[in-house]
Amino acid sequence: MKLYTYWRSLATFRVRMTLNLKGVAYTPIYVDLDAGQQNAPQFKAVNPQMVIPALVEDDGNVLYQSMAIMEYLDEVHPAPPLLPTDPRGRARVRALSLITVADSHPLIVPRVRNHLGNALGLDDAGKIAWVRHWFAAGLDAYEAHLARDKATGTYCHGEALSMADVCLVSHVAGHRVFKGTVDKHPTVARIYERCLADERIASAQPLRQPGAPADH
Ligand SMILES: N[C@@H](CCC(=O)N[C@@H](CS)C(=O)NCC(=O)O)C(=O)O
Repeated sequence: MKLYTYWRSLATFRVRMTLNLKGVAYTPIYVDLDAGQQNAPQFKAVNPQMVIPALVEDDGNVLYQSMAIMEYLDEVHPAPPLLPTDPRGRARVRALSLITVADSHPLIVPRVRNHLGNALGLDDAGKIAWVRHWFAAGLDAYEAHLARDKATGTYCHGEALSMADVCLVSHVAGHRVFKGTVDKHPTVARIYERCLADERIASAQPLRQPGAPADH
């Protein structure tokens, strides 16, 4: 498999973690988002939406959208499972995942930040404040749900790492890239640290990818 990836991409981080957890090898193909390579015709031919990740299977099938990719990998490589077996548990894990995938991350991606600057005149400080606001709102939502629900365990859902943890880890990592802390989110912080103790998660982190700044 070939994974179109970039060190800072949180959506791709989710897929890197999933591939590692499933033990699936892949060849990275780097798309420099800061240089706008996602908009180049070569990549547009792979994913017409011009966003990463894109995961290309050996027969040329192109998978896109991180949550669809995670669920696909979970179906094709069932061990270890990333979703519980019971319908309520599956709904909860998907709901926690969507706090990042649907409600937070889409607001902070480069094309949104560029639009805030180009069309609405927001300066860099304003854009950073925007990003921090939406990361914090997502963290508040995670903390409120996780802290009050007895289904929360060592991980977001009980004692097994799930897709919700993958999404939570990507959220916190992005928040940290923008110099945020999780001091006010103790349940999130505990689960994040637990996940990072797993080298399959840790090695997929943005700052451990080629191209990441050494001094971040
Ligand atoms: N909902 C998509 C988000 C994809 C996305 O926006 N990816 C970002 C990087 S994390 C990207 O490629 N952005 C390019 C741009 O905004 O121009 C997913 O989860 O895969």
